[in-house]
Amino acid sequence: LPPAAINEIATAIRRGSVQALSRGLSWIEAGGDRAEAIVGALYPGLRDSHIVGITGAAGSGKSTLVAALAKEARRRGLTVGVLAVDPSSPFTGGAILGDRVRMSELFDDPGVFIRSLATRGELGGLCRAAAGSVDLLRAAGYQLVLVETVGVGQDEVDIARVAHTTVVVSVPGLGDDVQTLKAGLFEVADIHVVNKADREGAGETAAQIGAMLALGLSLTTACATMWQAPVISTVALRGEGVADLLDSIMAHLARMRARGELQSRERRAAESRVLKLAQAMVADTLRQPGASGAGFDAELDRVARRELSPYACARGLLNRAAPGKK
Ligand SMILES: Nc1nc2c(ncn2[C@@H]2O[C@H](COP(=O)(O)OP(=O)(O)OP(=O)(O)O)[C@@H](O)[C@H]2O)c(=O)[nH]1
Ligand SMILES: [Mg+2]
Repeated sequence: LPPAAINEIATAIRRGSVQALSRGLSWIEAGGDRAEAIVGALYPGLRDSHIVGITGAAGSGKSTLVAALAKEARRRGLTVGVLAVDPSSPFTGGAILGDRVRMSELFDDPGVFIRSLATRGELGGLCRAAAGSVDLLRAAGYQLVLVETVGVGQDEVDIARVAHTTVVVSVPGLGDDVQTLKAGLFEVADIHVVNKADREGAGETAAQIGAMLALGLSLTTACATMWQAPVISTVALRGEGVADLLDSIMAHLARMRARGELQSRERRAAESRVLKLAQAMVADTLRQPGASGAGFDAELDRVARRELSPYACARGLLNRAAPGKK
């Protein structure tokens, strides 16, 4: 695609064209040159959207909560972009935000944009696509961007890093959830939610999370001004506790702004994103035939035959690699 066409789409996205935004997001999903070009064109003009990650075990009610949060945010006059990151099912797979009936109100609202995101399983592709999609929603000017991810694995923790505020959703009756929390999500939670609080054991679950938080605090040199992750009970299905949750989300943003932490989060997100992209680019460059003298395959054969150490091979490939595209 010629640069003029990229610029045209970029301009339309900035002006709020939903059609252009959808097209750009498809490019991001597919990856490759167009994804790189559209992010490149839009990046300097990104708005100061508040990026909120909603993560937690499958079926914990994340989508229902996202829908309820979006409605509450609209009531407060904020425009909302929603990104449902789904590693398994494609757009039509029913993954999008629970049942459509509950969501229909949002689908009809021009102040809300909803998109489900899946990728073709390339390594780190989901993170790349999630970050790029968030860029596009920011360029389009949505004030609140909600990113739903299933909280399993490093990919999800990395996606959570894109967010300014991360909400971790648990449900009564721990078990699996505790495992999820132990698997690294607990540390990334700025706000804990115990959803399905209409079910038995919600109070206990909230207390357990509170105890884990207290333990964490006692192990660090907690200072009075430190953000302490609140534990909020919700019944997403009925919208209960959702206003409290949005209050906490806003309070977290205000706190980070006041303490200059927004910049440090963006800086941290930039680091992990750039390193991931660089890794992928290096791997691509090394695999290019001719880029490294004898060629990637021949070099690997030598390693397999134990004529060359893996270290020497990697260094040799890197040293001889073409500089790649500018
Ligand atoms: N009882 C009860 N059920 C709820 C509540 N919130 C959501 N649910 C139900 O829980 C089920 C899963 O809700 P989703 O919002 O799709 O959950 P999810 O976490 O997005 O699920 P995945 O995206 O598949 O991981 C649905 O049947 C919801 O109706 C709640 O507060 N109470
Ligand atoms: Mg969901």
